[in-house]
Amino acid sequence: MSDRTVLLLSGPNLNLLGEREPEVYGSATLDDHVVGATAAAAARGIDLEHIQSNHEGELVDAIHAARGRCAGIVVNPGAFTHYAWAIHDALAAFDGPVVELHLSNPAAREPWRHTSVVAPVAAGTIAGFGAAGYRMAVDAVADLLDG
Ligand code: CA2
Repeated sequence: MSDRTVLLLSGPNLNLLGEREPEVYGSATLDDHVVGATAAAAARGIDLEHIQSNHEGELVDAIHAARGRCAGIVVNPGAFTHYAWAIHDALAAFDGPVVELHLSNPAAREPWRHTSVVAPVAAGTIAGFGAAGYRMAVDAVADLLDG
């Protein structure tokens, strides 16, 4: 297992960032966020791998593949945050720290976004800070790995 490899996971529709709803999610693309997160990770001596999928099972498979290989996970599960118990269970079977990340602040939005099934298996959640959240989430997982 690499003790300095972290998986950044992006859930459904995040591939559309920058194309629609800039008032909610900003104008940066997902690639822009990954570039920022990769730089923040490199500054902490971490190799960041990124996977985006619109399919719950593919995200579950990526979490399984990270077991024994990655030291930590940063995950923005998109709308799966609010109901995808298979992602909850997969993350519960991952040994390293998990940081939940959101561009917006779901707690300040519609009631159906107030529940996260990922939060109970995450070390913590960073939400509402837009692009800066990617750097914050990488720093959070690095702090956890560095003890
Ligand atoms: O704030 C976040 O990061 C979210 O995880 C984003 C999800 C949303 O369902 C969560 O409640 C909070 C949605 C991502 C969809 O992104 C789009 C981007 C452009 C156009 C349409 C959707």
